[in-house]
Formats: sequence, structure tokens, C-alpha cells
Amino acid sequence: MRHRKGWARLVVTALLVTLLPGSAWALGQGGARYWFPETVSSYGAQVDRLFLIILGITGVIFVLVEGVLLVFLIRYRHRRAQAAFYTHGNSLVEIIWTVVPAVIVAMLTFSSQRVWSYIQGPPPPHQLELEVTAEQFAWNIRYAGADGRLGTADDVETINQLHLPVGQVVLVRLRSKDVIHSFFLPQFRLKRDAVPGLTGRVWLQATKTGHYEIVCAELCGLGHYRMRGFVTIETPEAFQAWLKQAKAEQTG
Ligand SMILES: [Cu+2]
Repeated sequence: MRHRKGWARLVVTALLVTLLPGSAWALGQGGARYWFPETVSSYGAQVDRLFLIILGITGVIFVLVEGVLLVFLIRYRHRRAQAAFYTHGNSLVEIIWTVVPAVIVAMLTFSSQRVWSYIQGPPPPHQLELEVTAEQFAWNIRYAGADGRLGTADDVETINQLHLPVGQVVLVRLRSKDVIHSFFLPQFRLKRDAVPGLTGRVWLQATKTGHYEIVCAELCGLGHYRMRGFVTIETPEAFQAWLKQAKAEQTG
């Protein structure tokens, strides 16, 4: 009986030691900027926060489990003239180490689902709609022309040059001409497969101006490594001026 209580105390202490500092550290987010790319989208901070919470919890559990494993390896190593000790388990300890992770996983599922459905679910009202068509090995980007409608003769097309007005919600229709590609904007924390035969819909809202990259995150062929585009986030006025100029160059 004394043995059983000792075990239970060890497991409860271990879980507390694991969860409290892990969560506190994750919520603090202090270290995040050292390895994440810059965040330039409206939902980027939510993704980072979730990532850090999961990393904090799993990181501390990892260290703890490996530590206990190491201690047990040394403490219960083979010794001569020592009889083996047989145990049939401990129900209380087993219930604790089943229920506590189940609660953690359920909490993570609900908070992930909230962020996921906000980003990948029905988009909010948008100010601009454009089309990105992936192909081996480039990004074809299409903007509506003066008529404000996509798929008409006055559309403006660019290759690998995605211009976005800062602060505006942009809806992207995502397609592929050949194989599966993955539209990845690391600084926006946005990634979505471009699947032939389907039109995906993703949205984004840039929070600052600057130059970033579009990456293909799906091994799509021999030229995959060079399937790289560029994102230019600029003021709405500069964006309109650029669109006008691109249109003039296209027709001229
Ligand atoms: Cu690709």
C-alpha cells in the first residue's frame, strides 16, 4: 500500500511540474521570435500562440519522460544476486496517466479547431479577390481588371509576383494546372494544397508592408526547388498604381 501511494504522488507531481511551467512559458511567447519567421498576417499570432502552447506542453512532457526513463534505467539495472520484482500494475496511476493526457488533448483539439476554422473556414467579407494557379514550376497570378471581375478579357496576369494591399482582406482562389502543389506563405502562417480539378479558397490580410516569398510546400517534380514566388505588400494606393501599370504593360 505504501508503494502505491508513493507512485501516485510521483505521477501527480510529475504532471504538475510538466504542465504548469510549460503552459506559462508558452503563453509568455517570449522566445517565439527567435526561430519563427516574421508574422505579417492578421491570424499569424493565433497560429504562433497555439504552436507554442503545444510545444511547451509536449516539450516538458518529453524531457520528463526521458528523464524518468533514464533514472529507471540506472536505478533498476541488472545486479547480481538480486531477485526480480514482479508487479501487476497500479490502477490509480494508470487512470491518472490516461485521464490527464486525454483532457490535455481534448483541450488542444478544441482550441486548434477554433483557430483552424477561423483561417480555413468561410472567409470574412473581402475587398479583393484574385486567382493563383500553380503549375510546374511557377505561380500564375490573376487580378480582375477595370470591370472588377475575374475571368474576363481585361484580367491582369503576372507570374510569380503577388502584390497585396496592406490591411485588406484578400480572397484567393487556388487552382493547379498539373499536379498537387502547396501554396505556402510562411510569414502569413498560411499553407494550402493546390489540387488539380478543384478550386480552393483561402483568405489573408496583411498587417504590414514588405517583401516576402511564396514557397511550394509539396514535392511537385524535378523543378520543385525553384518554384518560388514573391509577395509584395504595399499601401492600397501603391497597389492600385502597380495594377494599372501591369495592365498597361500587358496591353502595350
Ligand atoms: Cu509545386
